[in-house]
Amino acid sequence: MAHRWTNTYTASDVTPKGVWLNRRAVLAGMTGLAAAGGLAGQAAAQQAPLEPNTLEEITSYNNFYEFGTGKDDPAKNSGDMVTDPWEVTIDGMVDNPGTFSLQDLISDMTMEERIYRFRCVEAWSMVVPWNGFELADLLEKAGVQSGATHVAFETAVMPEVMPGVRNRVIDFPYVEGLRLDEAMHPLTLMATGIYGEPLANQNGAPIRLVVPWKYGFKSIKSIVRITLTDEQPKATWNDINAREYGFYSNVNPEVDHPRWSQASERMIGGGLFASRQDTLMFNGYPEVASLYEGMDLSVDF
Ligand SMILES: Nc1nc2c(c(=O)[nH]1)N[C@H]1C(S)=C(S)[C@@H](COP(=O)(O)O)O[C@H]1N2
Ligand SMILES: [Mo]
Repeated sequence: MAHRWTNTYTASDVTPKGVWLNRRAVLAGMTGLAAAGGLAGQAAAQQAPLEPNTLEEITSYNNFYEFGTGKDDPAKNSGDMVTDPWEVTIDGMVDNPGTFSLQDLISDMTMEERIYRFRCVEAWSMVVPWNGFELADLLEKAGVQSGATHVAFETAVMPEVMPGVRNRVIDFPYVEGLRLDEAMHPLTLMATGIYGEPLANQNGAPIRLVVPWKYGFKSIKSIVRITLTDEQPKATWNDINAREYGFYSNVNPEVDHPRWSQASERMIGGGLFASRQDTLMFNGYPEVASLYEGMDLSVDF
């Protein structure tokens, strides 16, 4: 499968965990940039380096309502979710539908590390070193049929091990959706790991979506179904309150949530230096802007 994108963000030297892995990612990224050369290299050089959060921070401050609504509920309550074996169904408008074991699904995918900003709609943010592959590669393998316009995703429902499901804190299954061009964008990742280790259950093991330019709730966890369709799919938070959570939900400092500002964000971790920073348009991924040409992003938010 083609390697379409290389890291433009790199880990700084002071990385608490996975430091060697990050160094390798840095080197790989630099090689890619040298090859790309010219403007791409210059643009990347101007990006401030991103220091990933610690694994401890990434695995102890979570949203995963299937396990409860508190930030520490997923870490406390998700230990009994069995993620091996795991099956994912790919269906709808594809040439090769089926239900696949996770191993078969990812066997010929190109695994990469991507150090991405991660921005929750609740105005907090982290930097996460994901391991995964481009969703586009999986969709190519599935054989997207002409006429398909969107991709729908669905999370597992396991009431026996999911207290939030038993308590019906929201409607389950958790579902999400992307427009096909968003799903095919090289930044859109299917993650199976963090810091070179398999995803912790609370982060959406064994496989979850990561769409770094959108609010975190679009990045659906513990996926069991991917469906190609010709209509905009239902998305959980959009369905709960479309005025507060748009279908697109691109990170946008100029479009406030009706109940709070999105102009700045609180960085998780950092101890003494924990601070706020300005929210960046598309969460700092301007290369996706062309996907939304001609759209009024304050209306189609
Ligand atoms: N199935 C499912 N996926 C989900 C959620 C959820 O409650 N259930 N929460 C979303 C929200 S609001 C965010 S911010 C991210 C959090 O991902 P993290 O816990 O790995 O940081 O997961 C998203 N994916
Ligand atoms: Mo979120």
